[in-house]
This record gives sequence, C-alpha cells and structure tokens, in this order.
Amino acid sequence: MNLSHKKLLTASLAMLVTALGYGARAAADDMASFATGGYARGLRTPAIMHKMDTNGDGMISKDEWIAFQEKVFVMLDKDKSGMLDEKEFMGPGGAELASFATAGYARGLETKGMFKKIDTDSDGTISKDEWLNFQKKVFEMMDTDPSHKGMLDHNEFFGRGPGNK
Ligand SMILES: [Ca+2]
Ligand SMILES: [Ca+2]
Repeated sequence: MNLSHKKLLTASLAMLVTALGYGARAAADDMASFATGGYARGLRTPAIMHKMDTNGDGMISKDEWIAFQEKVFVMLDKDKSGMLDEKEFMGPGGAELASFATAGYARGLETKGMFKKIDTDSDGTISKDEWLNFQKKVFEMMDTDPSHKGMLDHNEFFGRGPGNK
C-alpha cells in the first residue's frame, strides 16, 4: 500500500468512526431527532440559555421557555396574522430573531424540515397553538431529570441530562 492509499484509508476510517458516533448519539437523543439536529445545535447554546433564564437562577422553567417561544413567534409573524406561512417562517426577515435569539438559533429553526414538523395538521401554516405545542414537546423531551421536573438545568439544556448520552 502506498502512502496516499494509506492516508485515504485512515481518513475513511476516521469518517466512519465519526459517523457511528453521531448515530449512537442521535439514537439516545430524542429531542434532536424530534426537532432536527440543526435546531438542537442552534438551541443548545449558553447564549440561548442565558436569554431564556430571565430570573437568572440558572434554570429554565417551563414558563420561561414558553415566554421565549412566544416572543419568537411574534418576531416571525411579520403580518401579525397569528399564523406563520412558509415565507414568514423561512423568509429573510430573520434579522430580528437572529439578534434576539442568535443567528445559530435562527439558522437551525428556519428550515423547511422544521416548518413541516411544526405544521402538524399540514395546512401550510403554523398556528400559534402548533408552535407552542411543538415547543412544549421539545421542553418535555429535554426535561429528563426527575429531581426537578418542569425545570431544565444546564445539563438537560445542553443534552447531557439523564437519558441523554
Ligand atoms: Ca430561570
Ligand atoms: Ca398548521
């Protein structure tokens, strides 16, 4: 085997190991498979946790979570109709959301895949109920530590709570 073949083989093995690692992690991470890996990545950052933790106790209560999600909905609902169409959801008007909730969060959220997941009745619009129900499910999936139900500590927030690998 010449050197370049050896390098190629090493690189392929490294890629395979990485892929297997991701697979195992995704299987143990209901939230990321429910809400897309991109959304999970955009959400699970210190900046978002800090933004949500309005009383500064280092935990995200369900009320804090919902208050944040209500603000995001209002920002996306450009025409104030109480519904999000695909254009509003994925449109270029994400600057306000990006500055409120980080560009990474906006990037993870504003995808066609996310739109479809949140639009549970598939009528082509996201109602506020659909939005909040989706976000409540995300919260419940992250809320894995039985010692403080209804609150996310930083381990749960970053996907390292009990039940996450
Ligand atoms: Ca808090
Ligand atoms: Ca809908």
